[in-house]
Amino acid sequence: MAKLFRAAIMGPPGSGKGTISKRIAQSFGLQYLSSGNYLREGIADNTEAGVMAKTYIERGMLVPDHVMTRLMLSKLEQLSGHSWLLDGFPRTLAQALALNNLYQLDLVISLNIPYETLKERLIDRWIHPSSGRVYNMGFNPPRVQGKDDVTGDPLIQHDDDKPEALMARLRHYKEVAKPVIDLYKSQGILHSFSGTETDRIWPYINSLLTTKMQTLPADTCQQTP
Ligand code: G5P
Ligand code: MG
Repeated sequence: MAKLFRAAIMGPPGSGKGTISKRIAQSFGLQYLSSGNYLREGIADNTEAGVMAKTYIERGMLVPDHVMTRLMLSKLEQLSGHSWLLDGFPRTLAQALALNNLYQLDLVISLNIPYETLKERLIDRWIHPSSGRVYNMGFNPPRVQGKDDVTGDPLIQHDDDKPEALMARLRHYKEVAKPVIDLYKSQGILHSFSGTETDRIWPYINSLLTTKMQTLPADTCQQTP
């Protein structure tokens, strides 16, 4: 059987995980799973887990490990036989160990972006709630201010991008991520990228993945031009 490719992307809030994951998914044909998107779907659908998660997200806190692990491992179970990329999971050592018990990751990307840059980006971020489309008033603004490009619906700000919750998210990230980063470093699969612009970091990630995937059997993942 062809070997599958399993990767994760880590980084503080606003570091560009979502933006880069979409490029990776498009270019390399990986299935893309975002823990934040699944939580927001649950909130929008008013599911039991969504209602519970909202109380944490609004305060800029992490959702408890057992909830995240159950959610993400069940999504991964549905993807057996596919190569995938995780965005936003694992976030804590407990989550990383739970994942490690079931899957060996091939590659972990860690984004190091200065805090000032993160603050500027997130305070400027607006979303279209029903589709999850994300805009940034500087980097990728909507065609009409305050309106979704496709539907024309009004855009909103995530509660966790509002200044108070944002500062709490940034502070917590570093301490929680450190043991996870150390674990992946010790496994020899961690690749860190630093910078203030996604467009400048992307070519390095693209070339790393191209190299890594060339070592896999041809039918595992397809790169599109
Ligand atoms: P999320 O949704 O995983 P965060 O906090 O990790 O949220 P976020 O906010 O989704 O991270 P990102 O994905 O790293 O950020 O970044 P992005 O969305 O691609 O880019 C951020 C903004 O900057 C966008 O507007 C983008 O257009 C813009 N941008 C990108 N590149 C550039 C650039 O080069 N220049 C400029 N100017 N702009 C750029 O999680 C949300 C919450 O859910 C819970 C937590 O409460 C979390 O806070 N949660 C979990 N809790 C526990 N465990 C887990 N595993 C959890 N996962 C989620
Ligand atoms: Mg994201």
